[in-house]
Amino acid sequence: MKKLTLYNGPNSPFGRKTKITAIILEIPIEEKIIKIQEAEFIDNYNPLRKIPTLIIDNNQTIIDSDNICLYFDKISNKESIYSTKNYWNVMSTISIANGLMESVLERKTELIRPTNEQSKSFIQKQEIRIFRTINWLEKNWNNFENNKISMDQISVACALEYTKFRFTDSWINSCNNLNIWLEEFNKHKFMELTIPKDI
Ligand SMILES: N[C@@H](CCC(=O)N[C@@H](CS)C(=O)NCC(=O)O)C(=O)O
Repeated sequence: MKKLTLYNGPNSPFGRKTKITAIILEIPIEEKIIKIQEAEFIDNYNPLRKIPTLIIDNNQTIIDSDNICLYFDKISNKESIYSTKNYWNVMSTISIANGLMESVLERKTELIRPTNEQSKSFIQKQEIRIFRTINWLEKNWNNFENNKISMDQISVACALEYTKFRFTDSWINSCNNLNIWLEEFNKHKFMELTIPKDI
């Protein structure tokens, strides 16, 4: 078995996706939690200096959470978590969840900048996109009844939990289906084991 080192952060929603996938697919990884802003060494592997970054046997790198999850799915002996029946639906929902994570992250990053450098219109654009996306999922996403864990579920759960963690849970009352589904999904051990932490 190859040595898999997953560089991750304490609260990255993208990293959380990969960690959960490794748990579900029983992929043995060594997870290293780093502060990405200070992790200059990552540049040798990933010039974007982002987490998650996966290093295989110290000589091959896989960049981007989606590629890492697909890699885990490919090398696992367990049943795939990418449904072949609804493949493009699943892949599009994953992209929607990724976009939600990005908007929450971008908004937060903008708010950390000095007040005189912040753009109100940029923050507003992200907030509109966040609510539009959650409302869209409430109305259109139809994987709630699926008893099998799939990659779109993992991605949506990580995105919604990250929205709560970094921004707001004000949508839970108007998005009842999503909220009920999420509360149930959060009972999985892999969700409990990967709750984002502020360090
Ligand atoms: N598309 C990438 C996004 C990863 C990403 O944005 N990671 C953030 C943490 S949540 C990061 O490393 N940011 C570091 C920085 O921007 O300096 C993926 O899916 O892995």
